[in-house]
Amino acid sequence: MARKTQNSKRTPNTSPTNPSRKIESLEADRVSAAGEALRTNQGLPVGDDQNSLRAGTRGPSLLEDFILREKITHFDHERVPERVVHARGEAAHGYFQVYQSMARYTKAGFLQDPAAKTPVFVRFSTVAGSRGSADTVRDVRGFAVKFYTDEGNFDLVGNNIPVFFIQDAIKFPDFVHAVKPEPHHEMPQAASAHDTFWDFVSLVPETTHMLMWVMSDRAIPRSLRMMEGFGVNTFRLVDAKGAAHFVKFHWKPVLGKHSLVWDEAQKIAGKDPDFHRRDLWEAIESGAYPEFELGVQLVRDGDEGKFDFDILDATKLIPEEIVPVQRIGKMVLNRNPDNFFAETEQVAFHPGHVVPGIDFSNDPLLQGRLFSYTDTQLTRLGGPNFHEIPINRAICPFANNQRDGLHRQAVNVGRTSYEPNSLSGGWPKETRPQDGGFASYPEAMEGRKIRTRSETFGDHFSQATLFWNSQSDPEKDHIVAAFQFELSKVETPAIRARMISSLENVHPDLARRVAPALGLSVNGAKATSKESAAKNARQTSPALSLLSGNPDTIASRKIAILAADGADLGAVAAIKHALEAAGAQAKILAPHLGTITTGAASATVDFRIVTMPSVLFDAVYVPGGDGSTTMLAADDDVLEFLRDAFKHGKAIAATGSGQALLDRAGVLAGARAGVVIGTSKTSAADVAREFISAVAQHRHWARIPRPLAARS
Ligand code: HDE
Repeated sequence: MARKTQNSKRTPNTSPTNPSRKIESLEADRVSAAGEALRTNQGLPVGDDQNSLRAGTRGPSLLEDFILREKITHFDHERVPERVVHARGEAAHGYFQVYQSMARYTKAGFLQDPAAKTPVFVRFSTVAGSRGSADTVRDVRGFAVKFYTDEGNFDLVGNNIPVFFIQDAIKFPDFVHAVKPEPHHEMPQAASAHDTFWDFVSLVPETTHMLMWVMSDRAIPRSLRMMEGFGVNTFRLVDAKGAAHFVKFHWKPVLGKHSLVWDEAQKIAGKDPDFHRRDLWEAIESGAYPEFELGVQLVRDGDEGKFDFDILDATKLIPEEIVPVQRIGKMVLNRNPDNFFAETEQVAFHPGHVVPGIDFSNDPLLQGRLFSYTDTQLTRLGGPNFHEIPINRAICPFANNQRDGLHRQAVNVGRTSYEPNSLSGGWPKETRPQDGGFASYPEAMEGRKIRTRSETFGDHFSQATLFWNSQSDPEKDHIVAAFQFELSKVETPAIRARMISSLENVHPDLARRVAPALGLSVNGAKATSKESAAKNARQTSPALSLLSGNPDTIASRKIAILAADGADLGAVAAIKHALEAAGAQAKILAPHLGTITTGAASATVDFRIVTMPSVLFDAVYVPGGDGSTTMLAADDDVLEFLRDAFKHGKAIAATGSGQALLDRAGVLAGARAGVVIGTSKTSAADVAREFISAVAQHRHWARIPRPLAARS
């Protein structure tokens, strides 16, 4: 095995922050086997890695075989426990850069200098499923960012939804037990559509606002690169003079926020369970680096009482129309991990990893989190030294008097591991706050020890109503359909009825529209009186709609070109060129791999149609060419491809005899929004322009018939 070239002595590093420093720090731990002899873990060159040591060629294996034993023993222990929540995840390296100094609000070093790039490692995740579960399940997505700053690691451990199910950490184990697979048979995997989840949430009204979000399309993102992120809990920013602002953190995806549709999400879970992981990986490999802007909503300390909700309540958001999100910097993810286990699996985030200038609020959910994240690593990563694992190591020098413990890597030198000491000159020494040492924000505190929730946490419905009011019609349809789907999977009638009653508190329309699918009805008078009781009965917050504020771009979108031998390869080349010039990926799909040919021309095939169905693409183009379209028309996979693309509202284009293929699939019988047909009179450039504009709209809801049960 290759020897590590690690510097065991870390020298204080005072150079300006730069992402290459994290790469360098990981570089030292990389182990390459290239050109190396196969050896045991003790360095012994192995002579035969094919056969165990036996008594005779057909005899029993010998206990003496230390090579066999070492290999199998290591293998037997290759797994660590998966995360108790957020087990399924994928990650990327990158950097963060602030747009301009935030010194007015915080002394955090990494938020001062627009020229400095702070290395980051980001892990996205689902919450409920196991490590091997599918990516596109209906669930919250974790969005955890580790900033390797000169003042230590700052972890912004957020989600893609700005609120949470519960208000107090003491309910977290209950909530997680309810949403996870049921304990007697461990079903269903990675799904909230089962009795224990709905039993719990129907009994705990504070979950209502979050339920609206997880039943919306936010819970089935198109890509991890196309979803927002939120710090959820309220934190504090503290400036050099000690003045504080409450802060809500946001991540805004540069590509806009886009989602899948539910039928598509379920099909992808079978066709490519790694859909999001692959999308992230391939985007980075292709140079289409995911970008997110960091946003903050700031509330001056002392102004927090001005809202009709409590900013310490994690089931509430601050509407962007009340406190705008200021975009303060950008994160670029530009490097895939080298090793999934070493980096993605072993990374340990913790909302308590802060730097001077960032502090906590008294949000009782956050306070519980501050305990949980280190605690859980003790079991998961096997002891208290997980901060020494390369991906978790701070890039600034660090020394303290902590010693020993399982898997300790550092060889701490010297006689003293206590403070104060005189034998080592008093080192390591504290840093005074004015010189950069961390000091907690000196919030004035007085109160009785008490197990009571503040009355200001008492309104569980107004923001759920605000969310509902702010959705576009298609989004409302999807929310209705999601409640119907999930509750139809609930076996206990009383739970279903309880949920409908709870939805009446959000909006009578919502309850009225969900109920019929469950064979239930809603008492109109009761519902309407509940509606007028909700504080935000008629208010809206446009920022809460997924369809608001998205850029007009098809960058990194994946577009299928369905072709076979005999296709109009001139048209294929033209559209491919136009799509790629607009930043999209155009892939040729054919019945076979290799090349398709038409006369003397040929084109390389990217995928076989049977392995890459429509749900794995954003749009589809069918070129003409009689030989090609005749062959494709006889292929059920092709017809299903086109029907799915239509059903899921994707842009579809055809030229020449490609139109006949669309007809054959039955997609021309429906509404034509987002369907581009090139005739003999339209130029290739016109088709491309129209098609690109249709793809940029992401989905064409107008052409999708609203499901009967979802109509208002
Ligand atoms: Fe977590 N959460 N959480 N959580 N959480 C964990 O820590 C916990 C909560 C979030 O990619 C665990 O290392 C408690 C809110 C993310 O490695 C654990 C409470 C938010 C990740 C834990 C919450 C999150 C975790 C499991 C309620 C959004 C994945 C493994 C008081 C702001 C991080 C681990 C990664 C992971 C505890 C609620 C985000 C058990 C007790 C709210 C993104 O420590």
